[in-house]
Amino acid sequence: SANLTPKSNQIGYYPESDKIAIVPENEASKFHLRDVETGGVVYWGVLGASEEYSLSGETVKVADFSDFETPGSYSLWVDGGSRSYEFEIKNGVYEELSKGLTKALYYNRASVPLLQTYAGKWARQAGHPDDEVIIHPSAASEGRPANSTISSPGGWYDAGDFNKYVVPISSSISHMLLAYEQFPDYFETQTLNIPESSNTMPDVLDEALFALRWLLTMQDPGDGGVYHKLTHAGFQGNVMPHQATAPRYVVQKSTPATLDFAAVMAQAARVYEPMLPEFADSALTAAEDAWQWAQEKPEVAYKQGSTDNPAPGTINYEFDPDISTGEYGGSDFSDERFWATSELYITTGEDSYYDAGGWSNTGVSGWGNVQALGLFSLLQNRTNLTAVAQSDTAAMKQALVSAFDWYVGAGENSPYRSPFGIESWQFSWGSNGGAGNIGMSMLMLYQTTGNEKYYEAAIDVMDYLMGRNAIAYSYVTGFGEQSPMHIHHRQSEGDNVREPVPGWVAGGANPYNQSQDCGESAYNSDLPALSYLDAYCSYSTNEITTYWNSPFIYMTAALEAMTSD
Ligand code: G3I
Ligand code: 9MR
Repeated sequence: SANLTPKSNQIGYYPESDKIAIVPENEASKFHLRDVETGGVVYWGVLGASEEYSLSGETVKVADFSDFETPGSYSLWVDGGSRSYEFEIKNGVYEELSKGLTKALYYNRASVPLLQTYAGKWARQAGHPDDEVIIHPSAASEGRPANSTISSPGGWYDAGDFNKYVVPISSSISHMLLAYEQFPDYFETQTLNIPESSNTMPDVLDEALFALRWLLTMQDPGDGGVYHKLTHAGFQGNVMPHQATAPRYVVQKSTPATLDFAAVMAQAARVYEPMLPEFADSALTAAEDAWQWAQEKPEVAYKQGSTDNPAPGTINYEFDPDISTGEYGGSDFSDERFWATSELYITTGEDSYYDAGGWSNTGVSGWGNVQALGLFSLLQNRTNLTAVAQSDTAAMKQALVSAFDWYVGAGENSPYRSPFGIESWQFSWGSNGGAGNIGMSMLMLYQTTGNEKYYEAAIDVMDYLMGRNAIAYSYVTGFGEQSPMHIHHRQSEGDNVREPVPGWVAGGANPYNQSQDCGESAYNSDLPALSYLDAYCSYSTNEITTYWNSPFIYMTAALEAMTSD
């Protein structure tokens, strides 16, 4: 059922941004803020009118204290004694969160031990050396026959599982590189306490580089194609990484993996060029080779099936062993193609890449829809483009405006006053990642139009994530008074530490998979906004992934960098 606590952002608010909390099921007409230390009342306000929110079955009222700007620690009270979780009003409100969201990726590093100096109580042994990865029969090539082995160490585990997938990690890395491209100064001083912190490169680039170096090994040097994933044949049990010792495979090369790889490698080439010119050169060559492969093979999907249950469209499924881990499939690769051509074009300045791309309507991005990532990069680099794309920048901006103005307008009129959580279709697997991807677009629009409504819409997305939601959870482990304790993350479950690894964004409310994971009766509700369960079994609402963190890495850095002290 819905949580009756007044729902505030549990981290806090910037002094000069909008400040909204949502008060459910209450007869009161007024609210007040109390200073946590003194207990004194510092602000009185009038609640808005009752509004029905069908996605949680609640009747809610808005508490708006935007005009209260005094820094401090507070909680919000309504008559009858119920209070919100504590929050702060201050500049730098997302500074620690921003670090935590990136540091989380460090804890998912494969093939290296996490030392106590960096990992504290979450120190652990190295898992998955990945120095003898088997070429799955689906991946065999002339130079690399089936069952021969390659070395492919490092990178991040995708999520709560131990597998490493090219498609989603490309987006994760890209979000971080975009944040750095836009706000390099912000990252000059951000330090994460990772093994590379003492070098001269910003930590966010060190962390991304750990994944990029792995990603380079996923390319077949024989032809430039990129393996779709590196994986155990099936999901492993609830053990620590070093205990999951089943064989590892790289599987079939695919068009989406190869195009996403080309895109992020081309982006990396320009971002790392000043610091690591040799790496930048290899990244660009790798991107160009990948693009060539995809030109020749534009429609190779990865369709996972098994001998007993072949994937639709596969004939004679005969590969051994069957692979049953994350699919990251799809069949329309025009968005991956556009992203790859955009990044190659920006980095090389060659018009032929731009001409090979082309975008249509843009939606909310995610692992399976990367079109907006191409637009983000083109707009970010708009002053350096050649004439052919320069003349399209107004249309690029307009594509984002037409896709995202609906979220702004409908969000302002929705009971929770947020561009996320307006309609039931926004709630599916990884819904919080969807919220973050909306927020990224809002901040790109704010930067390219200067219209503050986009900035405030991004703040509303952050508020949703950090507790202004029907279940009153801060969805980030270790941040906020009520946050997930039992994420579907094998290390966090298997490590004998009470607290989960910090800084992870849980998947979020999703009504569609209850019967498959914990069972419907384990959930409190099947209403979309309430379909979340803080239990290990709930992989469809409480798993974590690198690509649900990364939009918020982008957002928190952008907000911190743009919100003046
Ligand atoms: O977009 C549709 C929506 O229009 C529809 O209303 C809704 C209800 O059917 O479904 C939505 O699609 C869902 C999609 O996620 C949304 O992104 C699919 O049903 C759902 O099956 C799909 O789930 C994916 C899940 O793997 C299962 O394949 C998630 O996107 C994806 O993030 C997740 O990824 C897993 C990896 O496979 C393995 N590693 C962990 C990772 C996170 O759980
Ligand atoms: O742990 C797996 C998780 O990472 C995936 O996102 C999820 C969906 O593909 O599957 C989980 O593994 C479950 C498997 O699908 C079915 N048996 C139970 C596994 C969870 O412990």
